[in-house]
Amino acid sequence: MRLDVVTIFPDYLRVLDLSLIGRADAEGLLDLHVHDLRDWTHDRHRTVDDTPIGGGAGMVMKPDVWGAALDDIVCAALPGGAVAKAPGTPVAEGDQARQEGPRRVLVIPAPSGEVFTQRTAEDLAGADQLIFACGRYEGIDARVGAYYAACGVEVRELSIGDYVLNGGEAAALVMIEAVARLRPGVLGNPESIVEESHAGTGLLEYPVYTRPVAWRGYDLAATEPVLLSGDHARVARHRRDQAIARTAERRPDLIARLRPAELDAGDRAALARNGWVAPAGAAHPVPLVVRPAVDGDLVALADLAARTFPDACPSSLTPEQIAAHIAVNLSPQRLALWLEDPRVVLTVAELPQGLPAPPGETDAEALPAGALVGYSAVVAEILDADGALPAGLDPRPPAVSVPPGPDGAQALAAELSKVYVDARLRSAGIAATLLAEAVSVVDNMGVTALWLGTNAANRRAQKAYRHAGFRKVGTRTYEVGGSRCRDVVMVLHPQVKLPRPGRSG
Ligand code: 6GU
Repeated sequence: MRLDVVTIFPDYLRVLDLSLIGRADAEGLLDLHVHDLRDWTHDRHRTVDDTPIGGGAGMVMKPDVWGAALDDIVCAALPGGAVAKAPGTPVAEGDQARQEGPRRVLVIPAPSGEVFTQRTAEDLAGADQLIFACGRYEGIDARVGAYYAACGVEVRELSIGDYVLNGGEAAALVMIEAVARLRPGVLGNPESIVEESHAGTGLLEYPVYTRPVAWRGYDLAATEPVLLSGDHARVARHRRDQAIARTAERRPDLIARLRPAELDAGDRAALARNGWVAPAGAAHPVPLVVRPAVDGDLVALADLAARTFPDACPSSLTPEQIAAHIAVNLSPQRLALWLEDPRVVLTVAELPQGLPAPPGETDAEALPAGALVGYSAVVAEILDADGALPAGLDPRPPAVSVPPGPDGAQALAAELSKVYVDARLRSAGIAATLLAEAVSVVDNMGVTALWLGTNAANRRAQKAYRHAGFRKVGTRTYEVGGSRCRDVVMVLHPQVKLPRPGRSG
């Protein structure tokens, strides 16, 4: 690849002789030429600029000087031996054929250009010649770029970011380094290109560590035990989770551009933990908020509860039986009681910006801003002043043991009464996030046994609970609209941290 840089400060580009680029030049992997623009001036003062036509501050670089320089450089011999013809006369718009032969790109660094990204670097790395026309002052007369584009030269005006430099030299250095390291042989270890930020994954890179394991109070054995486990699959999952968390924190714009089809269940769960939901059919992830329910949620919550309950019922139940159950146990009155009761923790999952309809679907499939798409209810077994338990608390099955807390703290049981997610947002990590939130809430309440009953036939629910740390301890019967159903009873002891479940569950 031939690199030409035209500037009025050739010394500025001296740093290119150092480091990888210099070595690549010396080894013939790159063919680097830095030119002084003033070599193409003809007046005594070697003038390169003039005042702006139309008035205004600053100076503009002269098109005649740039034209003389670029005419020479655009037809320079390339290592392959090809010599281009002189640009000649511009062709009419519409039949601007690209020049045949080697791919030569004229790059004009300018804060008003398109933003240079890793994609741009990858594209430019495929060219045979890159010519950087570094402007100073207010920039280069706009006809220069227009002329070479009209002659069939590929012209790219590129900015390296939303800030202003005094000239294009520093920006050219940045672009050259980003492009050159993608060329074969320039970088020492080609694999390190694959994992780094902005390469293919669309995520920022995860944090990295090296020895010593403990340094100035930061002990990786305590904070990052997975990295020391030697379990490659777990290390990869952990790093990807960290990449997702970091990207959500620092570059939400990148999260909003991810493609859900390229995300696995672990990615979705990590996204949901970090405030995003990526439904399988959607074009892109959308923001997700998991928060305590408030009075204003009542109507939407009752609607969500009525909509999601039937999905979790065994097929043996009739619609009438299900409706009868909802009318009693998930009525707006019951939910209103829960909202007021400090012994009940109601959590909702909200899409603050809604969810656009999946590509190819009608707007009827879209969800509006503020839509509630999931909720959980935790009911603690605490008597009120009248000696009564909270409304809707199921009898605790005998299989559930309630141990005292650490240091002899009081034993306290709570029922995870509900965890429901809108069927359209299944497998998007919302249930796992609601569960994690519920566990953290009851942990803070001093609950020592969080138990639940879930339909024995509902395997996916049991699996999700197992993933959240629940273990099966027995069964119970549960009435839905007068019909007896068999439930599995599962328990989690928040104070006792379980070992991570292995592959076999
Ligand atoms: Cl390419 N040039 C200048 N002068 N300022 C910039 C820039 C380029 N990119 C960001 N700021």
